[in-house]
Amino acid sequence: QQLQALAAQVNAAAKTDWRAAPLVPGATVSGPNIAVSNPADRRETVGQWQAADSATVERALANAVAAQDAWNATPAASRAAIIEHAADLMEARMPMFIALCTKEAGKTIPDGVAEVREAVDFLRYYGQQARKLFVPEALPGPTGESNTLQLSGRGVFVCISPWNFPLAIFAGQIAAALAAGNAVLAKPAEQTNLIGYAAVKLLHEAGVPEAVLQFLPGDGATVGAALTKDPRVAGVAFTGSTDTARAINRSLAARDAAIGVLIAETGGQNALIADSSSLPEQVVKDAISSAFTSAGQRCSAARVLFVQDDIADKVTTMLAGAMAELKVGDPGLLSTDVGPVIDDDALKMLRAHAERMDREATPIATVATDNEAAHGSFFAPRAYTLNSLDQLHQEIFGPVLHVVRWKADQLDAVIDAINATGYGLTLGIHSRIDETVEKIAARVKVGNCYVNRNQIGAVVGVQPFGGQNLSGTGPKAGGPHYLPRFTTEKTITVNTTAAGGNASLLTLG
Ligand code: UN1
Repeated sequence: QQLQALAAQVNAAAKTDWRAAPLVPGATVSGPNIAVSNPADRRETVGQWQAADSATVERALANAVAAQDAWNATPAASRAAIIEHAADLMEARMPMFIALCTKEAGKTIPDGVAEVREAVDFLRYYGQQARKLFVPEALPGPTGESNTLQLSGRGVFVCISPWNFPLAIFAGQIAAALAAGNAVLAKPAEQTNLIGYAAVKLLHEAGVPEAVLQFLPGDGATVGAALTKDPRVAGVAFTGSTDTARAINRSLAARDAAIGVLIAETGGQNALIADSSSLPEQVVKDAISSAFTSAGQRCSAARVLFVQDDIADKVTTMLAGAMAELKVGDPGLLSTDVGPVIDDDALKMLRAHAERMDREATPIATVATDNEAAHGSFFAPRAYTLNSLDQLHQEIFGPVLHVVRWKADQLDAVIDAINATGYGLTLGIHSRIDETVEKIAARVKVGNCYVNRNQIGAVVGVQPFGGQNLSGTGPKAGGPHYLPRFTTEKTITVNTTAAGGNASLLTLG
């Protein structure tokens, strides 16, 4: 009932005609208005945005450099209070943000709730952490001197975020960078500018100075590449494809001046391993939720179900039965399980993959729907049995689950195959044998391992999220080591003997 009431508020908010444009003090924005269409019905325009041109990007960078020192000198507790105030405002405006997620990103209402929740959690988490992190720490040393370790912001940060978590990851990166004392240039994904704009406006309203947080919608070359190669940028927080992370890394490394820091969260080829001791009903329930929630557009999503052959027939039969119950359609309806995919490029990629799978693999099920022929970017969830993981050459970012069967003596080979993908984000394990769980968890190189449950929906502060190797640089978002990465350390050593004179007054703490 509560969800019904929320859905009514969301659908009322969804009638807004949204706008977005660069938020850069002193810049004149003159670009054309670009229409945003609803992924669930391309005939519907939900808003307009304007891109930042090179002059606007340059102006933003100059503003950020000028604003950096004062923001860094603002007490961490004051920065935290502003960010926590933004969390309160966002929570109070949940229906509007969910409506944006539904209309611009095609998210279902439950996904929209989770998205806003996660964004609010990130704001509060980094705010709270900043209150503790910037307290100067006295370090032990010889008598006659005092040693103090002090953290501060690194400098101007660029935050480049993905369309699949257009509010949570966008706000999370920005909150961490701001809390740490860095001025931020925020570049949203090109598919989700309206959401990014609303989030930045809200942070300004909460008290973040306009030159400290600037909004730069636009293309990767004009905004992203121009910024990451500029030595005035101290660091980049990026979530997106592994290839783009590589390009950013090269660009940061190639600069003549200061080496920039990269915090990247990238792709996955996430597996779920089920052995013959697992409960087939549970395996199917968790596989469906992990593979098809958010139309499979999570980097945490399960892509490959490795199921032991003793239970494989039962699992695939039940999987087909459960998939028949899924409803693909309008994300604004509470009855919808799977909304549209983000855009027609995603649709094209998924259709090409399905065509290849129809030829090279054994179809288990395709969810029946009329929507694939309708006016939105709809792609019905599908499942296939593969002969081996080698048939999957790349991450498939959408609602496709691949099933691979294994025999009792092949568990090590399964683990080796997963590690050989080079990705290491999430892993699901379904087994009721402790030794098996321990062995798999110890050997598979991933960031987030989930046992006998689904493998999506990492909660801020509870399951810090992020992977290894091709899946990212770490540290994990929503974990205790993330915020320190946005900071730089300074030690101050003071001679406290009489010879040190008044300098001893410098000792902190
Ligand atoms: C992503 O898909 O980019 O575990 C991150 C989850 C989210 C994080 C996913 N909290 O589903």
